[in-house]
Amino acid sequence: MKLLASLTSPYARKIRIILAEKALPFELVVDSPWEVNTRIPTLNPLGKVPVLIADDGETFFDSPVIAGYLETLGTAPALLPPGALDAIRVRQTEALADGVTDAAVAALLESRRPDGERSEREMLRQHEKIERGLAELERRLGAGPWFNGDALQLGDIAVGAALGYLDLRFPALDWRGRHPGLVPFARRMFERASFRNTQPPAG
Ligand SMILES: N[C@@H](CCC(=O)N[C@@H](CS)C(=O)NCC(=O)O)C(=O)O
Repeated sequence: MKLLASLTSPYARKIRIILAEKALPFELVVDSPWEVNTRIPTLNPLGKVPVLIADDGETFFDSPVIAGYLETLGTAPALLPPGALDAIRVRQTEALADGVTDAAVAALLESRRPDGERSEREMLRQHEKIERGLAELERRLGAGPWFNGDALQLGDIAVGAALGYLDLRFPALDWRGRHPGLVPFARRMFERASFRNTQPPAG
């Protein structure tokens, strides 16, 4: 398997964490869709990472789809429960976490627009999504060690990747102060080898 990814992409990191948790061998091909010579649009018409090329050459994109494909390989630990509705619930956690990431990416891109083109209103709108998303994640986690079920699942990994991305791009956001209920969870996730070994480079 080959994974095409940039080292800072939180969606790609989610997939790299899954691959590490399952100890699945793969080749990491670093490719940024923002570079002029990128191969990504030839593999994913949407021009986004991550892209996974399976051993038989089939290509998958969009991180929830890649995560679903990796589950079909049947390698332990299973990160989705067997029941269809339970699996949807884990997917809901993933979607909420990915939505926080989407808003953070949008806010970052807006903040990087040239003076005069940047919209403070749009940045605020995205930050409100982040805030509401984190509040809902905190509410859903409650006192539990995991978001769904009694072991690590895909939703937990997505939340960890989202929080890691906030630390990377918005270190002044103080999500820990605003959502202390997520702190012990994040600490435990960030201590896992799969998270430590996929830390994005600073900058
Ligand atoms: N929903 C997609 C989002 C992927 C995404 O937006 N990736 C960013 C990198 S963090 C990207 O490739 N952006 C390039 C672009 O938007 O042109 C997923 O979960 O894989």
